[in-house]
Amino acid sequence: RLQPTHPIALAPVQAPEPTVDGFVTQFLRNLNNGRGVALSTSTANDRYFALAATVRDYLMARWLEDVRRQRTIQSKGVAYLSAEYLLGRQLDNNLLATGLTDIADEALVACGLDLDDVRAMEVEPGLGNGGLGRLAACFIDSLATLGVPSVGYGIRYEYGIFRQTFVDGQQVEQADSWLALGSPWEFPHPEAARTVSFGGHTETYDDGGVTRTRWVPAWNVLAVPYNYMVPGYHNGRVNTLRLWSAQATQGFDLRVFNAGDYQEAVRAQTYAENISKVLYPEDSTPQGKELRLQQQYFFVAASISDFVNLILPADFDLANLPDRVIFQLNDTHPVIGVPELMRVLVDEKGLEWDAAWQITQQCFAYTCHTLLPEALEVWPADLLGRLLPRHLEIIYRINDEFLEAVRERFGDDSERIRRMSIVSPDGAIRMAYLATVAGSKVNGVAELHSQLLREKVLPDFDEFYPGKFTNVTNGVTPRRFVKLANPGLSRLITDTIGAGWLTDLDRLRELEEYADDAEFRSAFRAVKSANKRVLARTLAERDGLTVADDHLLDVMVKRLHEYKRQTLKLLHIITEYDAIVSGRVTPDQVTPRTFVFGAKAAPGYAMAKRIIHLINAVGSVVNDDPRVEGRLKVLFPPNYNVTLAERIVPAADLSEQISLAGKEASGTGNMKFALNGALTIGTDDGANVEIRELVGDDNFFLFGMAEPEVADLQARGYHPIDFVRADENLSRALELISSGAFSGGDASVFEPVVSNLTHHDPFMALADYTDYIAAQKRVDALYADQDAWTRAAILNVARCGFFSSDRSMRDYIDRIWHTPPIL
Ligand code: OX2
Repeated sequence: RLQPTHPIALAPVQAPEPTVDGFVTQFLRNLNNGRGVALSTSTANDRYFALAATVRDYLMARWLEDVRRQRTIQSKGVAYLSAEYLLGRQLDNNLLATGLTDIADEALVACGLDLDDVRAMEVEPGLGNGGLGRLAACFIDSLATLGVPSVGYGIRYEYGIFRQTFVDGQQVEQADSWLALGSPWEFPHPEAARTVSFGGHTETYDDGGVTRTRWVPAWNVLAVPYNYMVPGYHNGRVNTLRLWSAQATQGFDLRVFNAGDYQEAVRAQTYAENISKVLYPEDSTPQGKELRLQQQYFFVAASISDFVNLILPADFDLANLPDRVIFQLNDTHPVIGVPELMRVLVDEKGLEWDAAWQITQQCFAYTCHTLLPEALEVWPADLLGRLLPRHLEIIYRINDEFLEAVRERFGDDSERIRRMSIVSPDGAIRMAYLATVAGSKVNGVAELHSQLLREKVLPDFDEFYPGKFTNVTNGVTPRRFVKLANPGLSRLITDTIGAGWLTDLDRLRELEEYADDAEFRSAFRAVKSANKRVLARTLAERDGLTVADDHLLDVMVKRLHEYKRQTLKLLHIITEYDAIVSGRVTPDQVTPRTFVFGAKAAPGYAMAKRIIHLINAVGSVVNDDPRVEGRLKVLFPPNYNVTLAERIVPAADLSEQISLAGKEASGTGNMKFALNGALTIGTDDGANVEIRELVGDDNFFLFGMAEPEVADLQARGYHPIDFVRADENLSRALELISSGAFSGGDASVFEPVVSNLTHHDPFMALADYTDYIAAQKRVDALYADQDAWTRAAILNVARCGFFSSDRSMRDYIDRIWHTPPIL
């Protein structure tokens, strides 16, 4: 083999000079050579691409070096398997990570350009639905910042989460063609494609006297990896996110094409490409669709093959696999990876079953993100067997051996066996059980959630596997959600306690002593007001909405789901409105409030869509009623996404976290708001519990039933109508909806929402209404005392350092992964 001799070829890759001159030179080079245009003829998109390429050039040397080191050092790393990554925009984040923001700013000005105009060109990759996907994005940011070797594996959906529009107040979904103008952050590697198989049958054969099984698949697709840089913050580290795109193994059939059947000629191609075509727009609900199972197996099989066959050295002894990798299962979506690794080890690599099972059990860990029993994925055995016949056999054998072990321990307790079987009585495969049996650890995402998971969802497993269950409370990256989203607050913090807090968020504690400092308070308030003005500008430009600057900004942004109880928020708004228009209070007696909603409903979730319609309907009536004198405003900008969150969160005064206790596994929006100095009004649910414990009861508006009370009421029998009768304000608010006050007099439009609430109310919004309204009165009272409010807001910031995703990652490393950083 030829050896390089040229000194440049021998030297490490060089980054451009980190100066304005260096940046300008590289930017123009990228514009000219990368885009084939001159500055004077370039479009905004050209400039965005050239700028992105320039930032990439600064990261490249570090990335190549990190990839090289991770391969040579061969220490244990994390392979994070997630069907979703809700990344948000990349440009600012990558500028921040490299410390190039100011240089880029100046460089663009020197080129006669404005960074903001260029920034605006970026379309965020919406490759996730909500909390679960955003959590994955925060985690890979923190892993890079901690210097832990890791790869994020996922799917490069051609269309991400749908773009939401409103037509007459109703949600209309549009395709999210985020790739239409290309994506400057990705590196396709078709030469490293993996073949992923489906269908067919299994057969046994004689392998030198040993009977073995092999899978004879019916069809294949290619999984083409696209690599993305994941830079750590100011530490010179760059990890990799590898997203798979599906392609046909053979392009198209030229013979058929020449014979004139054009559709048939591309049939295989279309079929294959459908696998990574679009993200399932569901959140917390399983989608039992064949294509979804194809997506799951597609990315997991490609990822395992990538790690085992390409990343590991050719002579690697697979018995040592647990020393090299932990595959973290982000919910049940990647759990088909368990039988896949077994298949690879046994059928492809020739290991004995028992040895392979030993390895597999150490190589996986499972995070559960829900408690809703209906949200735990199950796959009908016939579907699984048709698509992945060998995997179904492997699952059956895992189950047989597992149930044998249960019998050994508990005797022939058929009730228990039935409860614990991975295969349900109606023959479906319970993926959460499979993950629990196979995983070295199982974790929930907040203390309460982990406790309920152990006690209510998987109690038999907790008993059978002492020590397997653990908790890791979620977190959010302070780089994106404090530093980038809230530059004013970040500056104030640094001016007050010095630098360094962004990677050591517990240091925010040092702000506590300033909560009573008048000067600091007023600076803190000034930041909040400035953030509200930024939001006002954003909403004016984006949606033509106006935000009053002297209002309490009361925000509820999250997926639309009945368990999250947007209807409860709406009932509060209607009650405030009713009080004014019925003359019981004058407008100047209510706290001026702007209510901001952001929420997408799954396209097939009819009730959620009706609730969206109702929010918009209430908004237009309240906003236009002169009797309100502008004291109440309801804003519902469409298409809530990460980019908009970065504007809304820092501007908020009040954060609505009002799910029925026991239903929200954690929530992560709650953390973002508290860290940005909003006060929470919330139930004792998910991570709200930990937020309240940390910030203190005086700085949190708690209301509603706790989980045991919910269980109790459920057991006694819940009759929502009793609560309507007991609270006149509630019955009036419901009556107002029923009367057609928000639907031009047509009582039928929202009848399904009202009748669902009064007759079923599965998430007990009406039971918590009275206490919610009382808590809102406490909000009004505290807000009337701006000094007291600001003090509480400061203490929220000071005491929420715990919710950095850096801390979450350290917890995963200590309790589950045992993957030390490499220095
Ligand atoms: C979400 C949970 O609903 C939310 O409570 C949690 O904060 C988030 O995951 C991150 O852990 N799909 N999305 C979720 O769970 C599932 C299932």
